Amino acid sequence: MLADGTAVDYAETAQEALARIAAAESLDQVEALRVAFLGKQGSISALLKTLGAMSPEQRQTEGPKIHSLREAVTAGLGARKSALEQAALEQRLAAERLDLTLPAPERPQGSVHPVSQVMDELAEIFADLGFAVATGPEIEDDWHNFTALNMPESHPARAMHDTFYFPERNAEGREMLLRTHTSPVQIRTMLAEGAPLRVIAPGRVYRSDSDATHTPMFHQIEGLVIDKGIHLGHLKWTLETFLKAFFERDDIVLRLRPSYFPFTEPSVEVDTGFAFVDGRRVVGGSGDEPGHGWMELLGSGMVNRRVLEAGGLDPDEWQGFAFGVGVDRLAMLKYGMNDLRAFFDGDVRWLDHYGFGALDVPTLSSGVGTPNVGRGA
Ligand code: 2NL
Repeated sequence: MLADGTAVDYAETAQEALARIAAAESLDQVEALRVAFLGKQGSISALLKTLGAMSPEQRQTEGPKIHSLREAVTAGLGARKSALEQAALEQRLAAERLDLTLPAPERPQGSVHPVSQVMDELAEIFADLGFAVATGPEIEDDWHNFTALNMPESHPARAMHDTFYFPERNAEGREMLLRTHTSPVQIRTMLAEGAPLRVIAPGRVYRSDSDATHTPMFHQIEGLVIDKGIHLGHLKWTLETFLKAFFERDDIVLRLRPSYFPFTEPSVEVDTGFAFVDGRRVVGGSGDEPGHGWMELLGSGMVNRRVLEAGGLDPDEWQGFAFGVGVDRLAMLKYGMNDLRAFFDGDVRWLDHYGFGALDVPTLSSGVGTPNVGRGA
């Protein structure tokens, strides 16, 4: 009953409330009814408040009725809410279909940079000839980078390399620098492993030089063979065999020209014949044929006896040959890129064009090159 004594028909109130709840057509409407009945200003909340003003006897008869009214309404709201949610879910399940025949969404895939590809190809080719891969630090001291290679302090050949020096010296008082070639790796390998030796040393090298055909960082691969009775014939056969495998053609013709490197004696520069095909240089054939030419490919020679000594070897017992070649240039020649600087721009569009699939691993049996990138430069 109300505070003024008016009797309340709880059964009728409950019926009315439950009818309104059953008629609610949305979760918003259910929530509005909850507020109307059970909210702070709600009608059932108001009934609950009347209990405070009643005598204990009255409260004992009225209290349970009001509480069961509230419970009935609470249960009704909950049931309607679940029913509406269930209906919404069923509608969604009926409307949404999972088409298992749709292609899977594309995932971005990385690609292998041509420099990495070519280094992998070279490692594969030279592994077949019995060469191991040697690596070493890119921050070197001037003894391993220059002195051991027969370029003593103030030797003019040091000026041939525009070197990046560090301001500090190392613990042994040696000048520190970014290696200008991978030769210090070969020195370290000679000292660590002795002879005989067959290694290639691929990696980044640095020279303070920057224009259309020079970048301050570039990639080099050097080869070193040390054994008894090694001569220039071994060098020429090795280079020919490697270049035939790399360019995947048998008509590689080499021209050896006398040259000078401090670390080799005699030193030879190696040219290869090429033809112009559709305005691009394609390696192969003699450079003396009509429409052909020679281009310089790499430098090499017999290891200077002073360098063998610096590597801890007796030059009267051991001989060797060595060669050095620019990996970036080899990649340009084989895969037809024309701008060296694009190699280091990090533009993914360039990689989309020239990059290699991560699963196209070069092997001699499957072919060290891949068919999807153009040939010739
Ligand atoms: C070039 C020339 C060359 C070597 C590198 C070498 C290494 C040792 C001893 C003797 Cl430990 N030689 N390396 C020899 C001749 C040439 O590189 O034009 N590279 C791009």
